[in-house]
Amino acid sequence: TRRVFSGVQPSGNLHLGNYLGAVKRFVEMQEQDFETIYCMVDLHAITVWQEPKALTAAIRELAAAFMACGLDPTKSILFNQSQVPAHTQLAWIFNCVARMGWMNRMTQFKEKSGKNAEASSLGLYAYPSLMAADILVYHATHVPVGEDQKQHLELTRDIAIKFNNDYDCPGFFPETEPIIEGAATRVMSLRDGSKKMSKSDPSDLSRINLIDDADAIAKKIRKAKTDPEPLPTAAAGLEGRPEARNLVGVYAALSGESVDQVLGEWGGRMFGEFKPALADLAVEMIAPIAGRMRDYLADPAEIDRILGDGADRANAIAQPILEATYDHVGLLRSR
Ligand code: AQP
Repeated sequence: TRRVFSGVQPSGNLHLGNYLGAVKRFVEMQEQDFETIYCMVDLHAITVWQEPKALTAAIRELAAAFMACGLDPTKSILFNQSQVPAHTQLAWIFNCVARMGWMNRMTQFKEKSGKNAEASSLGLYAYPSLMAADILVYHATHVPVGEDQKQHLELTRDIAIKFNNDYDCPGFFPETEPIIEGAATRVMSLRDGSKKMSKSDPSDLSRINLIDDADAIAKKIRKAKTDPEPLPTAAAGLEGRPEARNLVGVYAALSGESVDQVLGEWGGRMFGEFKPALADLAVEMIAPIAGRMRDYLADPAEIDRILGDGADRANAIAQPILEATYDHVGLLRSR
């Protein structure tokens, strides 16, 4: 089978970067010839403090957002990580396979821990090992993610290779392929073309949230930082113009065109014309998601039922792979 796994943290509102870099791609893969497993990675979220009631709400909101974006629990397995214990059980084994030196090279830890790595949780440091377990506990072959997760996926492959080698079980864990495709694999802040669009940016104007209404979306695009030059006629002309590159990439991803097609139409014209067209397109594509999210959230018991059912189905795949892993390691199982 060609099996897809990916996860998103329930750590706040989803934004346009999460949508174009990840969730929209999840939906596309759901409609192709893949078995698709999508996870709300709550155990990753608590690597930084989350207020418990807010975390519970965020898990349900993320489930609602997934479904509002088009993920269908009858076609994909949708569940939250903490309901499938095999993730953390395999993560421990991977903690014993991965090397400190590999972890020390992870740029996301450096960015998220900032100047004070000593005060970060041990979980934040070990995050990539749990992520490798999330993927490999399903023997997933393909992982759709944004560009920022590339290094973690390389580490996942290194862990798989080392495990297969250390325990003499060639091919047991697959060498997972990252799927980082499309015109918007790294959506940048609307206020600063050198920074990734992110849930934790203090400026709400820096991102379009999936719960924003039409007015908010249009306003944020109107206020987005740009330069005074007209749009170039070919992609090479976006070199050195990060804000222009970002908005053209977002337009292409939303319209389903290539960057060159967008520039074929818009090259030579000014942002004063381009921005209203981009705003209309973003409103058309994004604004309806919020309404559908509210409909799902009106019935939290149904969300909980869907996640419980997803966890049962995920567990049925993960448990035998975990048991085979224990056998390779030599752990005695008498029950
Ligand atoms: N700006 C982005 N452009 C494209 N893809 C993105 N992703 C995140 N930001 C962008 C992709 O979204 C998926 C889920 O991300 P996550 O929830 O696991 O956490 P994150 O990458 O830490 O997201 P944020 O918004 O950047 O959160 P903070 O502010 O907490 O750091 C992943 O596939 C990711 O690549």
